[in-house]
Amino acid sequence: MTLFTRRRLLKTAAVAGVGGVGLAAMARLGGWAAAAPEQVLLKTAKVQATFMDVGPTRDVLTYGEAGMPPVLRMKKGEPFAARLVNAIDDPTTIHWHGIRVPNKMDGVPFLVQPYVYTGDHFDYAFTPPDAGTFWYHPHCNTLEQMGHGLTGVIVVENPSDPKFDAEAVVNLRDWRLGDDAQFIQQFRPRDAAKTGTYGTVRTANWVDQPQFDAPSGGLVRLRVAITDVTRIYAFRVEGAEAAVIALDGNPVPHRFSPDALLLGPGQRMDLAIRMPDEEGAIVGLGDIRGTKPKTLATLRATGASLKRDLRDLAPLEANPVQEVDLASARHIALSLSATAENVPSDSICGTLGYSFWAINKVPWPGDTPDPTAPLAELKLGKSYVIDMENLTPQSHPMHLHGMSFKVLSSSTRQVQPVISDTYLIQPNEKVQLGFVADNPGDWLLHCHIIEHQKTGMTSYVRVV
Ligand SMILES: [Cu+2]
Repeated sequence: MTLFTRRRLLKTAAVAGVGGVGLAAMARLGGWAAAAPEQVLLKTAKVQATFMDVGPTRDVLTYGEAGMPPVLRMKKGEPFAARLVNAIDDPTTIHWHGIRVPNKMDGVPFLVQPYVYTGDHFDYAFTPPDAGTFWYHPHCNTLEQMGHGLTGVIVVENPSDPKFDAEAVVNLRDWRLGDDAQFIQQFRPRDAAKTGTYGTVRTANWVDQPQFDAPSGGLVRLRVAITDVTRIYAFRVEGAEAAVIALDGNPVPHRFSPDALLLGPGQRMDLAIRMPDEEGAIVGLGDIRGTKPKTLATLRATGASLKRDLRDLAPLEANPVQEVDLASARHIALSLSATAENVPSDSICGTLGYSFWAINKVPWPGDTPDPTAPLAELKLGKSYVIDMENLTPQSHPMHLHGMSFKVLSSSTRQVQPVISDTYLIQPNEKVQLGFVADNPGDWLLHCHIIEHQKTGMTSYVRVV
């Protein structure tokens, strides 16, 4: 049955492939690439990598020749271009998580672009309007492709950022491997219906506990991205003074110490860490969630102390996100719930064959050419508030594509008015997220626990 579906849909490959090239050509004619930035090549590959002592893991996916997908560096307000070349035996796309790109560049198959089939390519070109820490991943057969490695970090630099003495980028993710270091089934239905299926081997930058050197007494910018498909983290820094300076790419209004800060899949934090004065001192970034606390990465102080002070660090420049007008904002009710309804899905883009979750009681049927109607149709330039309610006993990192929202209020806690693209909603929480619908197109809104996304917790809004 699955095979039949796959083969039938693959017949459309030729047509869709031509569409992809056509779109790229149109992009060039349309002048998006007028400034002609050098195109970054992102070629998917199946490689081996070593995560366990017993030996290398086969069937690992990456962009490039080997190792972790590259950290992509872009500049705020400057054109970026990348060619995705698909060299794996599975259709794929790239989504630029958190970057406010034109809809055609958003990487969601069927909704905004055709699949990129084996041997085909797609040219992405956009100008990131915001500085900060972002990431990229496929939006097709997502659980399998992300689970096997296709998750990379993006740094959008801002020349006016305060000066740090060192910077490190940490890509946090797990791998679901058996005792022989080979991949085991990516999910279990009974877990997908709860918190999601956890990996068995935890890594940062594809290794266990990487260590970075940084000047003693210096200020370090630690950019951390959770690119895992399931795991929620509770962060703590040991051995140094640390402050969260940005969340999900945007500066926080008030800096705070990351004391058990909960962040979910898809989220990022930028930490400013003041290294200890003594050479050789170790600073640890840890996850204290659950029963087994884990040191994720460490920093080692080197050289004579620079004697810097965290309080001297200038604020990060705010990103140019439009201010929501609460007086005129229309409210959109959004409830997250479990469902027993089993919607048969016909999709090659990674349907898991189950429906466990729903948005406003509608389980998403999969990334099919005929998706359900948009959750809401929004008028370009108008303000909206999503009144989101979590009726489930699990937490959900809810991600909106294409636009950034401001966290306005929560029924269960004090919240800072942070600008973000992903909100980790807690059980029984109601939250208000305000935004200006300033980016035309169809924009997904989904849980970033990929099993939840793929078993119903997905919808989209249309901005016209
Ligand atoms: Cu979820």
